[in-house]
Amino acid sequence: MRKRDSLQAVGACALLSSTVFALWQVPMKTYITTPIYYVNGAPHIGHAHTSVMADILKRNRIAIGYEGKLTTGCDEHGQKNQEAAAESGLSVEEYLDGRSAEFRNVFDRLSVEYDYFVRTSCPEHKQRVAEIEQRMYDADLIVKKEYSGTYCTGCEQFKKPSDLNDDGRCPDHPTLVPEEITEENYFLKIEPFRDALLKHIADHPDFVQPEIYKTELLKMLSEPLEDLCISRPKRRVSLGVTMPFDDDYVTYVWFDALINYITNINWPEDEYKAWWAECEHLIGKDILKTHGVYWPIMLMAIDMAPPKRLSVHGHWVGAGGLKMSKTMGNVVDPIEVMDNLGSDALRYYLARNARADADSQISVELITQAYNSELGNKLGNLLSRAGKFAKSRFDGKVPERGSGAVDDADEQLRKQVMEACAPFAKKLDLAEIPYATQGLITVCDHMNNYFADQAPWDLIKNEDTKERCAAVIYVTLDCLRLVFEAFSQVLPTTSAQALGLLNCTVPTGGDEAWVPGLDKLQAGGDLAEISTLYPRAA
Ligand code: ME8
Repeated sequence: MRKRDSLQAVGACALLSSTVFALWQVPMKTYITTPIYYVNGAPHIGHAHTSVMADILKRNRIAIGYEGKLTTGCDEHGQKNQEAAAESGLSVEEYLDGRSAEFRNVFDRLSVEYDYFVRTSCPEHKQRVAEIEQRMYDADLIVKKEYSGTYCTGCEQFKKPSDLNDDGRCPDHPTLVPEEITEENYFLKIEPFRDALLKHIADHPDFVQPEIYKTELLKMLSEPLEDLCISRPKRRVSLGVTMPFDDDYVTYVWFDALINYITNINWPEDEYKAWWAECEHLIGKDILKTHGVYWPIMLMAIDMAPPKRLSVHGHWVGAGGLKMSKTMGNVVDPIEVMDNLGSDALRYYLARNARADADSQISVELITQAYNSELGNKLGNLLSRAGKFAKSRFDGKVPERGSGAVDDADEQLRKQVMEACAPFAKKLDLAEIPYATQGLITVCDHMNNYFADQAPWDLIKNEDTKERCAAVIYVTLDCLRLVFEAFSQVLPTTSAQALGLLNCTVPTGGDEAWVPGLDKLQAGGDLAEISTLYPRAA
């Protein structure tokens, strides 16, 4: 290589390494949102679900080095909230304060680490909603006209005849009689954006996940879109954001609620841009149309890009596939489950059993069964047995693994544990959560089999197998350490307790990205008093 070429190469390398260094210095961002929930009733298992899944994704991404933001909260406007407040006998403010505190309490108890708890009644949000409406109005995208339609208060949406059951009721709210409404309202023209949205979906194959919901969305976009009604006359609904160009109207609740996703990150100030570029909405399948059709079009109407990803999940139904309802007596109350079994029991069941592309069954009995037989028998019990063995036979310390004491059984188990933890060391997708969680519990079976096969209680009896006994205990405890490190994304409370017993800490992530590794348990380290992580429940 000539001198000049070699200098150029050195320069290129320096530039490359400084770019890599710069990239390395700026952590990747992840902005995860949940729907904001209606406050016309108490928080239920479905609300708990989406917020817990969002928390698992946030913990996962922070563990592997991302900078993360998670928002959840309450949708406090609209007709059904207004009706619930009136029925409560409280003032609207008292009602909203009380209900949103209930939601916040459930998410706090579930260890959902949200960065921002949304309440659409907050003045900053309302001001931004009005600002966006004004922009659309000034751009001639909003028209006023009379409209007659069938309205479902449950969905807070006008319905086409084809959206309703044969009996004229909404499939998602069969107990409500839809209202026939004729009134003058403001409408957003959305058809002019349909082609651009279709192109966006074609250009971004990951926009909607999993695939079945993309198919559903494309079907929704296969026909011309009717103008979207974005107002309600105040004489019918007063709980909402007053329209900036007409005092007699409030903004349609969905139009107002969707905008939370950008007001939370301080739109239109510059700082919002980097977060918005990485925005992933977690939603149930019931709200695909509002998030997959209306929301991207609203954004395009103000020259903004659609969110990066819509991650959609199926619904929880009662045991036997029955819809949960008070009359059926099969409603699962998140507070009651947490009171009896702890928050990780609920998080575990949700993470392990939810399917993204299908409905899944839940009941107090199913949660209790999974808690006892999986968390208790497979995970907690092994920690207790191996930990207590080390406490009594190795002076309360983690034994030395000893030289030359590694055999094929150890290596096979260690490999299986590394493989089971691997999904948690990369960016997890919503749909992968149940499989990754199941992988960890399956590897607990392997750990239990290893422990039983190696029989440390026999090995300890003999002087010449004592070293092998120490190795078996070390391998078991070290594998448990690693499994709890991975599980800390799903079971933050009990994983922290378990790692504390082993004298280890939960991976912090951020600057120190978590990399699963073996032999990180300190031999000779003190073990804390081994308490029962998952006491048996009746
Ligand atoms: O739709 N299984 O609020 P919402 C799983 N305010 N998840 C469920 C569920 C179930 N059985 N039931 C509800 C609204 N969910 C609007 C949202 S966002 C800008 C406005 C979860 O109280 C799931 O995430 O009806 C679903 O999409 C959401 O709660 C609906 O909550």
